[in-house]
Amino acid sequence: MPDLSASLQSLRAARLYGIVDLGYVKPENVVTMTRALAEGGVDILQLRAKGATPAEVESLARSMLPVTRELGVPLVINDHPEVAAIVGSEGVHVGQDDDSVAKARAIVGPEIFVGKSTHSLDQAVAAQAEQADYIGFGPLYATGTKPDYVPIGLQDITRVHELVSLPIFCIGGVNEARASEILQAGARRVVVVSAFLLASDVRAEVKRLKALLP
Ligand code: 3NM
Repeated sequence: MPDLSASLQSLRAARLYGIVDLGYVKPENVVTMTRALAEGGVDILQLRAKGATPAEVESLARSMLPVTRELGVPLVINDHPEVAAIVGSEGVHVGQDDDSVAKARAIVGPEIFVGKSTHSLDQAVAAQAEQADYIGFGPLYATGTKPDYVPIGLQDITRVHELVSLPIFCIGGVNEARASEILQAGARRVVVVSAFLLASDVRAEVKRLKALLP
């Protein structure tokens, strides 16, 4: 059973959010990738398995949890609050087209935090009003991981931190080469997907990016 106050503390302290995305990782490599990301130093990890059935997501989440628990990294389930509730992950994440925060929270119960994707200042403010526990904000750059989304650039990052007091994770095309301009634009927390999952040495890539974050 996750403990919400401990998870929220981890969330506030978190700077680097990794995602095990089944678009890049074969199911049989999920546990190995989970360990590499967590040992490399991600502060939070999400399971994102677009198109998988709830039973498949549940099975993958159950295989990740012993590793994330051992390494003290909160696990977030994308899109499937009912799976988050069943496996007892620390968090669940919903998109703009998914369940509302309230509906997700009603499914997961009081001990699991709820994050929401936002793609504009208006959506970020609305997610705070909806009482999300954190938001994603992006995509900053065009990205093959979410190809249908128009990049929002870096110009609203400072403003979103003025308007929204939740932890804000900037996402979309984040990599080591772009880290300094993203941080200079006001980001404090970032999500990295393909730059980690496609790296030849995942642990080393995570460590390098983490070392750049304040
Ligand atoms: N959500 P990469 S961008 C999963 O803007 C996701 O909400 C986004 O992957 C959003 O690090 C994105 O490979 C993809 O660009 C991030």
